[in-house]
Amino acid sequence: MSLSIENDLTTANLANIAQEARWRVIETVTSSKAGHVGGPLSAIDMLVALYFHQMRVDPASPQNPDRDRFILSKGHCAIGLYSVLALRGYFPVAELLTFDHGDSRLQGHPDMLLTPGVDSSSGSLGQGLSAGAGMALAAKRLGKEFHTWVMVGDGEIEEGMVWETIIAAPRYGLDNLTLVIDLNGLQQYGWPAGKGDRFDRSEPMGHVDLPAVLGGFGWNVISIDGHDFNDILAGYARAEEHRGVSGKPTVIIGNTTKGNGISFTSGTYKWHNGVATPEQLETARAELRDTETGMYA
Ligand SMILES: Cc1ncc(C[n+]2csc(CCOP(=O)(O)OP(=O)(O)O)c2C)c(N)n1
Ligand SMILES: [Mg+2]
Repeated sequence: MSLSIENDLTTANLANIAQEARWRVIETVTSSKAGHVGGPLSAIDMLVALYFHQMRVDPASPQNPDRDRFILSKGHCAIGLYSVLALRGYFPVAELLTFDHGDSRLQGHPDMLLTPGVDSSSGSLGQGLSAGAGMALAAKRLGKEFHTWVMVGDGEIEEGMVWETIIAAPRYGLDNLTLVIDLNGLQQYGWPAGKGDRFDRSEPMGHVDLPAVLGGFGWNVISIDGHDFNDILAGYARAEEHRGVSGKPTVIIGNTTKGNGISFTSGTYKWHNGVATPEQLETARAELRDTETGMYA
C-alpha cells in the first residue's frame, strides 16, 4: 500500500488547487446556509500544501497506520479541511454540498468517526495539540516514522491547555510533532483595532513576541508567509528535517489574513462566519475563477 506525496506539483498547481478549495468553502457554506468562512480561507493554502505536497497519506487507505497525522484543532474551520480532503480524493467533491446536514458525514465540526481522512475530532478549542502530542509520543514508543501535524488558531492559543502541551512536548523530545499556528490576526469578536493591529479588531497575539516565547519553551520556531507556497513548502521541509534529529518539536508561525482570497471577506472579523448573498457569491465566483478553464465543474 503506497503512501504517496504528490510532490511533483508546482507552486502554481498548488495555488490553483487552493483557489478551487476557497471556492468550495464559500459555495458550500452558502448552500448549507451556515458555516465559517474567514478561518478556513486563512488556513487553506497551508492545508493544501500539507495534503498535496507534504504529508505521506493515501486517500484510498485513510486508516493506514503509517500515515502522517493531521489534527485541525481549530475545528470550526472544518469546511476548509473537507474541501481539501475532497479535492485530494478522500470522498466526492459533490458530497461537500451535504455539509452540516444532520445525516451527513461532513458535520459542522470534524468527527473522526464519520469522515474519511479526519484523524481527530475537534471543535472545542484548545485540545488538538494535546492529542497530537499523544500521537507523536505513540509514534516514538512504537518506533514508527509518521509525522504529526496540528493546526491551531491565534485566538485558540489563548486557551491554557495549549500551553500545557507547549511546555510538555519538548520534555518528551517530540521532534516528530509540528504545530502550525494560523496567525490571521483575528478571532470571532474582540476589541476594536488599536495601534499596530492589522485588521478591524485587536490581534489576539499582537502583543506577544511568539517566536521568542515559543523558542524559550524549547521549540524550533519557523516563521512563514502562510499564503506564499514557496515559503510554506520551505517551512514544512525544514520542520520535517528536524524529525529524529533535533530532539525538539517545531512550530510554524503562519502569517495569514483571515478571509484571504475574497475581497469582501478579507481582513474582517465579520466574516468569521456568515452566509453570502447571491450577489456576494457571484463576486466570489468571479474572483476565484480558474484562470485556465473558467469555472470549476
Ligand atoms: C473552548 C471553546 N470556546 C469558544 C469556542 C467558540 N469559538 C469558535 S471559533 C472562535 C474564535 C477562534 O479564533 P481563532 O482561533 O483565531 O480562529 P480563526 O481566526 O482561525 O477562525 C471561538 C471563540 C469554541 N469553539 N471552543
Ligand atoms: Mg484567528
